[in-house]
Amino acid sequence: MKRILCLLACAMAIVTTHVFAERILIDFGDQGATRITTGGPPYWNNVTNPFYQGTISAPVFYNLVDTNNVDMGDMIISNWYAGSNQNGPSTNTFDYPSTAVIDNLFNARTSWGGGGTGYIYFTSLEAGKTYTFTNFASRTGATGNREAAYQYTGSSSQTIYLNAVNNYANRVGTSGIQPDANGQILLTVSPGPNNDNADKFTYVGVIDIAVVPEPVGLLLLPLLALVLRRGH
Ligand SMILES: [Ca+2]
Ligand SMILES: [Ca+2]
Repeated sequence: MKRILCLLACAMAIVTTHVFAERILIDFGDQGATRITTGGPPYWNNVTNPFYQGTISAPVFYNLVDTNNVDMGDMIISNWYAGSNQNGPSTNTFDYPSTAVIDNLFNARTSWGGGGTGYIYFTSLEAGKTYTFTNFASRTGATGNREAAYQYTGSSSQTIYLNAVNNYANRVGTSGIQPDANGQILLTVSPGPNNDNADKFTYVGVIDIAVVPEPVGLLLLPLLALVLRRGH
């Protein structure tokens, strides 16, 4: 009996955190492959290339919404040197539209005018929430390795790696990260250690964020403990 109650308690805690999770979908890429956002959900944030090759533009500001079009904070892109493409796949095995996976923002090193590292700031985030980031990017028709290192830094830091070359089915994700004291999580995109491309191309195609109001799940635990005690 106790074992059953324990399993039930764990299941309820897990289900609770997921039921209340919000989702932010961001499509990085070309103006020519932008999904029409009216008619959601799911609503997407479309980030089209505001940068010019070889030019360090001023930071660009975006308002972020979740899939229900609710304001979820802001995003600032800076230090992005290269451009965008439509060299991804036209289909995918996830629940993303083709207009999201077919295009990317890409960065590159000095021969393209930049230092190879781009910064994306997620700001005005809620301190009590936990953010889990999943990255997808694909550069079809290419050879070699164009691995990117995506480092997310809030109150803690995690780095995930993805080779975009001819990628159709791979995504990489972090575990939960809380914002820092300023309500911010910084994504640093740089070439991964396995990137053997001469220009050190890196890509950001889709970022899929799960936002979990962690205290909701935790608040249930005392109640579940009480249930367990009464089960003795
Ligand atoms: Ca797109
Ligand atoms: Ca995209």
